[in-house]
Amino acid sequence: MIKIDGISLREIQMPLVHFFETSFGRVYSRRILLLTAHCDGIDGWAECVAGEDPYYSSEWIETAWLTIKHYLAPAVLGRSFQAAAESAPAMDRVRGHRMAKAAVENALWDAEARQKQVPLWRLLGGTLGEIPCGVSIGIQDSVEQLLEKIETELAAGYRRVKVKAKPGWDVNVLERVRARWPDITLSCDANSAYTMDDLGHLRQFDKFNLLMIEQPLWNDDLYFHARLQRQLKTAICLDESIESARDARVAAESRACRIVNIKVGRVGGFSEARKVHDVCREHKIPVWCGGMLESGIGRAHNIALSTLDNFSLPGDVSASKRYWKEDIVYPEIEVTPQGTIVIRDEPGTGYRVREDLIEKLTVRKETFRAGE
Ligand code: OSB
Ligand code: MG
Repeated sequence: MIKIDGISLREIQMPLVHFFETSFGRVYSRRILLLTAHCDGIDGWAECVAGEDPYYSSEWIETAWLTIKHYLAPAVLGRSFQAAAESAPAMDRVRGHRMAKAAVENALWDAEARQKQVPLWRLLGGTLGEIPCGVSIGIQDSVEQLLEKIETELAAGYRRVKVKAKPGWDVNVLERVRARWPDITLSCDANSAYTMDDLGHLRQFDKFNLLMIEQPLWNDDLYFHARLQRQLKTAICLDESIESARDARVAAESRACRIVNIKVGRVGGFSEARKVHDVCREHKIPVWCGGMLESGIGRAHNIALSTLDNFSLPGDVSASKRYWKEDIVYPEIEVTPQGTIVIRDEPGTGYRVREDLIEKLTVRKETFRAGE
């Protein structure tokens, strides 16, 4: 039984080691929303993956903060749940705001795992003891800079390289990458930078033997992705378009993609993420875990999720040091020279939250208590 006595929100600010650029813009520093659920003397932690701006999705840090404060926290405060998964229906009345909901639900999973003294990954039903890792490399100032970055990541052992793409930074870039590394597992992510008018252009991607092309078209589209998939050899992977298990079912049945990227925040929490995973397995669609430039808290949750058995492709789950000078968990997340993360079989996430450091990075904090 988990009883929710209080919920704290805080914003921490952390500069990235290197800027990250996608088709919708460049970020140098993160504003990260952390949520703590205070449950019977045990604290559960989660990270809300809403960004600094409403560009990747309509949610951003300010909408998440206010939606949790005014709607989601009141929906669960003072209540008791048999298990964290039961908190999702309590928040159903709020439409959308999945990243905000995920922060609440995932903090309760974290609390449940700590309370029961079991590893979170086992609580989620995971079975994999080691997970394969890939990297997502943003748009750089030059192709030379990108090639250098790829070289570094390959040397570190990563098993799949994904490069960001947009019109003007795509075929020309992929040509150069493939010329240098003809055989690496390579993919690209357009973050919906194209339309069906680009069909002829997108068909050129077929010559690069990519593992997949991620989210080429509109963020909310399935229909045109299905049309596009019929005309491409390369597998389409959907990210933005999959916000629920129902979306995954429609995508599978209409063959809008052959691979799915699961981000626990995008789909609204661990319980929905597991459902997306199961729908994809039923349709023989492999999945992998996406990333949102998380701190160690969100990253540890991504690692736990990645132990479910249909996570058969390398995820965008990589080492702390690729993002941060100093991460807010201990130990930091490390990747083996074989490009894997070894799962820590310890209660909770296996990574300790560095509350002292978090306190120093905090720029604002607010706590809501039951009955207030
Ligand atoms: O589309 O996968 C994406 C980062 C922010 C927003 C969207 C995406 C990304 C990434 C980064 O690709 C993945 C990572 O955390 O390394
Ligand atoms: Mg993506």
